[in-house]
Parts: sequence; structure tokens; C-alpha cells
Amino acid sequence: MSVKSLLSAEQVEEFQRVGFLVLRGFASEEEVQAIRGVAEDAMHPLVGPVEYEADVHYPGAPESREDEGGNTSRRLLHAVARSRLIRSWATQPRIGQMLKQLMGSDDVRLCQNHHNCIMTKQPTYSSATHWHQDVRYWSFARPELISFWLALGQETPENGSLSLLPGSHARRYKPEHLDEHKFLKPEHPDNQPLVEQAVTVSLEPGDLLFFDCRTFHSAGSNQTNETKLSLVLTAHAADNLPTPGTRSSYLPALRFRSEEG
Ligand SMILES: O=C(O)CCC(=O)C(=O)O
Repeated sequence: MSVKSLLSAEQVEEFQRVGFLVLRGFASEEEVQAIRGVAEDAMHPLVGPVEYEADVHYPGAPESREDEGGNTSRRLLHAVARSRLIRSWATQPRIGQMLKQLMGSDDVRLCQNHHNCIMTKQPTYSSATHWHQDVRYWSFARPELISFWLALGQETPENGSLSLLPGSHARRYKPEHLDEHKFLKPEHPDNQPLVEQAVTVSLEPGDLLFFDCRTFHSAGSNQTNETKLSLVLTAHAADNLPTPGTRSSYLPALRFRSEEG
């Protein structure tokens, strides 16, 4: 396997042990501003496709699209199709190489069907997201996908930053540990020790968070006056194929660019 080591052995080991890894200051200020610009352009007026807060029915979200705040976006979908800049940033060789190390694969792909969005956590009508694994609605041969989350501004508990449960990706869960929507039941005695270990990850603009699709994570609503923007993408090994006919197979995966290209 020819994988250039951009991450140290300690970073790879940490990711494998806890299920996530933060790289501080990964993207430059220029990159962050350029990607923010694409997001801000697409919000005023709102350019689809989008997921609305009202679509998810999470705590704090407007009940329906017709209610006050019903037109609040939660995600600008299809981020890589929105601009050449985002596609080029998302498929850059450095990220491809790091994903190869984290995945232990020599060929990784960017998924267009999951995440592939800019999260737009807005004041007033944003929702809180309970403990969940992203893999819950995905259909791949193996539950081995990694998401990467680029902070396009500060992310703090006040504006709804992510919290993660270290080691939760490596555990097995019984049906009674989860509710009917596959959210972790924090009050279940087996889950309590895990939830007590929760780590809230505050991010600065340009910080990059990798997390395993089985790592339980949650987030609060935005209690500030400014929208929190984050670019969120997902990758998988090239030989980990989506199940035909599911939404995981709707659009083809993209290759990461090579050093030369
Ligand atoms: O920011 C949030 O509310 C949670 C987002 C999230 O967990 C996800 O996109 O998987």
C-alpha cells in the first residue's frame, strides 16, 4: 500500500481508538472565506437543494414549513456541485491521503449522497440533534465511512458545536439502547458511562474534524445571533460499495485528486 503519511502514527491511533480527530488550522483563512462566500451567496436568497429545519422535527425546529421560521434552512445540500471551488477543496490530495491512512485503504472516494452539505445553523429556529451515528440511514457493504467537517467560523457550545462520545464507534448496541429513530437513549444504564465521557469540540475557522460514521455525536441549537456555517463531507474506501437502489447509490462517488492533478 503506497500511502504518504501526512498524519502521524499517534494521530491514526487516536482516531482508531476514540473515533474522531481534530486538525487545527487545516484550511487557510482564504479558503475558509472563499467557501463561506459560496454559502452566504446561496442563503440570500436561498438556493436549493436544501434541507429545512422543519423537515427534521428535531427539538427546537419549526413544526412545519408553514409555521413561523418554517423557511429556515438546516443544510445547503449538494455542496460539491455548488461550486468548482468546493469540489476542488473537497477532493484535494492532502485530504485524500489522510483518509487513506485513517481508513487503511489505498483508494478512497468522496460520497456525493451523504452529508455533502453546508450546515447552516441559524439563530432562533435551529434545532438540537440528539446522540446518533451517521451510518444509521446509509447502505454500504461495510459500515466504514468517515466524515470530515470544516469549521467556516467559530463553533462553540453556544452556537451548537458538536459533542462526540469517544470509543462509541467500536461498541455494539442492542435494540434497547436506541429509540425508534436510532437515537441513543442517554438514560439507559448501559449508555450512561459512555455519555458521561462526552467531549464537546470547539472549533476555530479552518479547523478540520474527522469522525467515524459510527461515532455517536450530538449538537445543541444556535443560541447566538450569527449563523454557524460548516462544510460536511463523507468518504469511503473505493471497494466499499453502496447497496444498489438505495439513496447511498444515487450519485456516483468522486475520486480525490492526485498530487499532480
Ligand atoms: O449540527 C448538528 O446539529 C448536527 C449535525 C450532525 O450531526 C450531522 O450532520 O450528522
